Amino acid sequence: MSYETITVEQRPEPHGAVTLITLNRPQALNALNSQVLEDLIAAFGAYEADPGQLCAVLTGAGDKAFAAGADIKEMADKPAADFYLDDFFARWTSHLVKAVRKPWIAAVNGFALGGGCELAMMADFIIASEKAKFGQPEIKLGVAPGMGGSQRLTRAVGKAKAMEMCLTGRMMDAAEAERSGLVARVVSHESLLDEALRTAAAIAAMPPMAAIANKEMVNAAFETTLDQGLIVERRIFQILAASEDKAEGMAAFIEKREGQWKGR
Ligand code: CO8
Repeated sequence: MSYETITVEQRPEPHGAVTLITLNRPQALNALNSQVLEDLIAAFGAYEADPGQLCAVLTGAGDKAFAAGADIKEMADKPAADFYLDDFFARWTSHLVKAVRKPWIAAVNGFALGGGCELAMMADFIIASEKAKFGQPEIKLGVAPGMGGSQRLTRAVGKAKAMEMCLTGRMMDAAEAERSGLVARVVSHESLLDEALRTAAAIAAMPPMAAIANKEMVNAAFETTLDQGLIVERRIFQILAASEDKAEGMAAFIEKREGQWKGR
């Protein structure tokens, strides 16, 4: 399938079972317009539905930006009623977070601002280039985050930094983002894609049902209370204990060989 605003590749070995999705509007710093949303919904839907694909990486084309935000030129004259009726902002979370149970990583190669920072935070984790910059500058446009920035950034870096970033629009560089817990790891700009694909391939080599289960558990910590999260963890663990991959994984360990996964 071909797309207007993104490219999608299924990676060959040694990055087998990994889907690479690239935001491809470098002339607009990969700003997120309605077509990008439609393309990403289709691409993530295809990734989720393909049993041969087990981890995905999302990055931005060009040397400068992951995504410099929602497309200001598209939104400038849009009536408030259209924002409400399209539910543009909610569809990102419903299709890229809620509907995607398999893991995916954001490889942030430059500016991740406004909706771009929010999109990166929808990933299971972020690997950043040393040139990455994160920010929620919407206040400078007379608005505020609309795709989860005020909520996910605050959970990731705490109230003080999130509040300062939202109120001043200041950007956080990659080193500060790593110190603050926003990104899992910072790597050199040149090695970003390779590191992200290598990490994705390592995840894709894990027992697939256990990968989904681990993701679900960690997300429960974001979305529920500790008591509820602990119940989710125990129940999922108990389900995994009955899986064929659990029997295979433990037998493989004892027999000192690699496990052969069935994904169930
Ligand atoms: N939307 C549309 N086009 C953009 C965007 C964007 N978010 N960001 C950059 N571009 C375009 C520029 O207009 C420019 O196009 P052109 O060459 O045709 O003039 C091209 O990309 C290159 O950008 P710059 O020339 O500005 O590049 P610089 O290196 O000088 O600056 C910056 C890079 C600092 C990243 C700068 O482009 C910038 O500040 N961009 C906007 C960042 C921003 O404010 N993001 C938040 C957007 S709002 C949002 O995400 C939440 C929804 C808010 C609703 C708003 C309703 C009105």
